[in-house]
Amino acid sequence: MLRFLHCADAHLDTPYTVADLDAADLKRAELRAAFSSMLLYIRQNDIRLVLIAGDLFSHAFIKKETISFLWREMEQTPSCHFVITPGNHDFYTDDCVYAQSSLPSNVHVFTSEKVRSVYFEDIGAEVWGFAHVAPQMPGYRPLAGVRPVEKKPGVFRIFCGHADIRGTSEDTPQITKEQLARFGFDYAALGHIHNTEGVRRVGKTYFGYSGCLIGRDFSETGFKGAICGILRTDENGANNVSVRRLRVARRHYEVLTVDLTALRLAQTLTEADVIAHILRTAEDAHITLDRDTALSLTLTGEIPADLFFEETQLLASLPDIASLTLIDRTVPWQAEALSEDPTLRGAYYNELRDALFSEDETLRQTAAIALRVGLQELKNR
Ligand SMILES: [Mn+2]
Repeated sequence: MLRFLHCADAHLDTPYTVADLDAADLKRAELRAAFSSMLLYIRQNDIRLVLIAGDLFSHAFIKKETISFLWREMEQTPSCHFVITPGNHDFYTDDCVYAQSSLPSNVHVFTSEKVRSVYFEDIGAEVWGFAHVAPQMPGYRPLAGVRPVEKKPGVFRIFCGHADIRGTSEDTPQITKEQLARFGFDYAALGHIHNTEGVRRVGKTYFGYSGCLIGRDFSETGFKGAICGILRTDENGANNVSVRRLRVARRHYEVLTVDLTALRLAQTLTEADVIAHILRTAEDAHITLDRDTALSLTLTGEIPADLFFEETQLLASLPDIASLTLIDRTVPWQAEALSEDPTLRGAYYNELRDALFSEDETLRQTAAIALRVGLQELKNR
């Protein structure tokens, strides 16, 4: 039995493009903390093999202290082998961080773009992998034309690599499910795709992307982390794998779009109705709203012209979440009646009317917001 952990795309020291430098520092600290949590889990759960399938960091941004932190964490976990297959952001060259570091003895970095294997006798596992040697390797197929050697009984055969199996990322080395099955891998640990679809199976091979360690922005939603697995050999000598997800960070990003049109039948639409509808939609979409959620909320649909949402106000009305980014794409409905309104409201509406029905979506949305803010103002007088 072998307990292993598979992770990828940690992207330590990501240069966050947030205007607030303290916020960027905080997010970088969160990344590092996630890595530390993972290592703590590894030490406490008898994990003997860690597969790091690339993009552990980016050469362009990694800090010296983060590099020493990495090797120190691994060195302090001596019962475990760490295997690293460099990706497009931490690609291997003669003067890269990996080549320049004195690696702890339990760390193995793949250095060639050719598929090679390393055998760990103490855990009965052979790990096959390759390295990115450039940020882009278009058309490269690391497993094509490589003849699999015969499998040794009682040895787990594992693949680790930063590669594209979906045929959607042209500059990334391509592998196929059929190649993995042909090689007889028991498990294939893949990296590069940040939003994982979980572990799947082809023939006797289990394969999957672990996804990134922690979400960094709204393009990386949901709970992120690593994959924990157990490899076993049954009484017939066949190997099998069981896996589960491991979450190592609190923060998670969520994106939710809520169409409010359905609410228009309500006689008087209040903010409470809108909040209830948002919560219902989140639940239907299986999105967790808790105090660690950074939520991007897009409101769409037609709503009364004088109903107006403000980010801070909405955040206060929602259950306790970490932050809210509101994108208001709603448009006023039944506003046309305002054109006949003899008061200032009508005059204001007619002023905005062309923009409200413009072909230009941005202009239309801006006008909708202007109408709503204006009507709100006039109501308060
Ligand atoms: Mn990548």
